[in-house]
Amino acid sequence: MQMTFRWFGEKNDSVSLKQIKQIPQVEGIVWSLHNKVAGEKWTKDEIFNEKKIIESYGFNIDVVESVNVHEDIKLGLPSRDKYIETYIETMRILAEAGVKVICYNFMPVFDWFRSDLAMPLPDGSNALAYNPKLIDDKSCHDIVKSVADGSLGYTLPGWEPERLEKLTQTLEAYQNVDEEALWKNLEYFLKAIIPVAESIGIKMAIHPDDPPWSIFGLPRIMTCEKNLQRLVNLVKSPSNGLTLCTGSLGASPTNDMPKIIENLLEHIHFLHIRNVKYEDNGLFYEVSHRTEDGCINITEIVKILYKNNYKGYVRPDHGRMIWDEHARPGYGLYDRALGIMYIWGLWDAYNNK
Ligand code: DNO
Repeated sequence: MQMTFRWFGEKNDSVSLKQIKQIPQVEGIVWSLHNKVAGEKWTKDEIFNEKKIIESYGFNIDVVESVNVHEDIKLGLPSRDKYIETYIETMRILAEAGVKVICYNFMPVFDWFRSDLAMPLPDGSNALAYNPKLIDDKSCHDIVKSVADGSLGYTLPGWEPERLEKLTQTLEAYQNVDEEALWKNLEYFLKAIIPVAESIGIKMAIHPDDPPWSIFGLPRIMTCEKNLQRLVNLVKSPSNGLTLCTGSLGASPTNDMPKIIENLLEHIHFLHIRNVKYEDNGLFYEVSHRTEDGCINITEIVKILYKNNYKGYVRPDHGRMIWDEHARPGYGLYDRALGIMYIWGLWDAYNNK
């Protein structure tokens, strides 16, 4: 496996490349142009500038997370062709810069969603959490507004505050898009981009929905093994693959993560490893990467990677906020660095048997 670390760029991240360099055996930085809104073209200058910064620390830029998909593509509107064209232009420049994997998602309106960005844990740390009661009681307008008005200090992922103004309109547009319609729109997108991806050596890797169920009545389809299998069958190509996120899918007790990973491994180009703890009432929160601390068998997952000599990209995912760190929720330095050492610890133990 090739270990990577997500970084939000010099302007948007409290963690530095210098610090990341000191975590053992990290080869690549998972990056993006975070100032770009979905549908906007990434220019050659911007891409090569970021490449220069990252490579100057000896990291590769093989994985981009993400190039976001414009809402019109997910809605299947006539304007989608224009946005698909732009998407392809960006893919081409990324390939030219040496990028190998592009992570993206197909979640309507929202990316990952939580009710709490800093739920206190008994040990004094805090973590992202999802409490269905809090979410059901509020409208998504209220939640988005509290993020957008700056009281939390961060925007929702993939969310530009300006979109709040159009939220009602966007939600209305989805009234005509059920799960099957969303599948059709995804298929249309993939049929346009995958042949290009294949010809330029890019692997597309769709991220599962987080949480893996419908929120605010919006359709969500990247939710379970059956649907991930359906995705890879939509367009059969080594360039049509998955970002497997253990914590996103794993928030649902019905998803058996080691089994899903074992069954789909050949399609997994990029793996996000993290642990979550869920309760009977649908509440879940994020914990350390250690198997015993959560509901996901990380030990077994790394064993599967080791046994199959997995060559894809791996990154630790959301960590708790520990040791009084102030950072982007889920993306501090310390707990993710501990996560990497846990993953390497398991790998090395299997390696030495
Ligand atoms: C959460 C992330 C997601 C992911 C996007 C990919 O921390 O894994 O926000 O980057 O869904 O498009």
